Amino acid sequence: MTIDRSATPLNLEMVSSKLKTTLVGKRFISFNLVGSTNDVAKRLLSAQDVAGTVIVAEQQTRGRGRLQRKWASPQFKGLWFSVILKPQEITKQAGLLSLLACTAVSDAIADTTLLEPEHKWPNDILIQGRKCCGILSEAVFTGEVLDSVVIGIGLNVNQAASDFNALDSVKIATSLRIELDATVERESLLASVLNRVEYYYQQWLEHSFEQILNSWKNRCKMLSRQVSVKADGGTWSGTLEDFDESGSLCLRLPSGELCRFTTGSIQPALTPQQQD
Ligand code: BT5
Repeated sequence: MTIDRSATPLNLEMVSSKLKTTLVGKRFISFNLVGSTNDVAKRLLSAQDVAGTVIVAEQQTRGRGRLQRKWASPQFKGLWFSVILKPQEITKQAGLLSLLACTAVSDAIADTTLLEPEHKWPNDILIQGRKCCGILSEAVFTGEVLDSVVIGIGLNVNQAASDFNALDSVKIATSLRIELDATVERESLLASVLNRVEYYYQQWLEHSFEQILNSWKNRCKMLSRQVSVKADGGTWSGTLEDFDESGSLCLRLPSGELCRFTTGSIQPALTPQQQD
């Protein structure tokens, strides 16, 4: 008998049994149906001892991306979850947590499936050029002091191609199942992501972000390529030279000037033939 994993609820006991963490995943709050796991996480922030809590949902009705874009989160098909962290040192830049989470998710995908994920700045994971994961990190400040960060992760696991039909991004989205032509057990995958989030988080707090940034860059195929960057209502074209220690994109313009972008979106630049 084969198991239809695309219709099976997540077994959180199994996830917990696979965790090697002391912080991340010490508590799970799970929902069958919820608006957005990030919204639930933000409502919990003032409670005692919430760092490390993971909010997970089988389905979201108001899953969010950046700039209030929608994130499709159909029942049982993916991993839709948020991790609460309370970085003690306010000098640590919260934006880097998106890159940290990207690295953790990609490692987990590569280990669990042998697929080769690719990073697209600032918060996407692609496989064969199509988006299989998006990350929404939200920092919460008390005055000027960073109080908490909610890392929301949406990972497409067991959708069939037809599940993306209603999506505006049907041509640019994929799932692990589509890429592998086989369903994937979500429990091992979630545990693997959470183990790595904690590993990289500790590495960052105790050492530096350098190694994590290098791992992130290793999976960024657009590095050194001609790209166009959309940010602040404008579009710039040039060579994607680097990502600096705060995760900003460094674009070398044809004039020789180096521009840094803290947020935005990038696309490979069109070749002259494509522009015609
Ligand atoms: C993101 O935003 O990629 C961040 C998505 C974060 C979702 C997680 S799920 C758990 C937690 N709770 C939440 O409410 N959110 C987080 P952005 O870069 O803005 O990309 C959004 C765009 O991706 C949309 O405008 C669509 O074009 C596309 N999209 C929507 N759903 C998708 C999906 N399931 N797979 C691939 N692309 C999708």
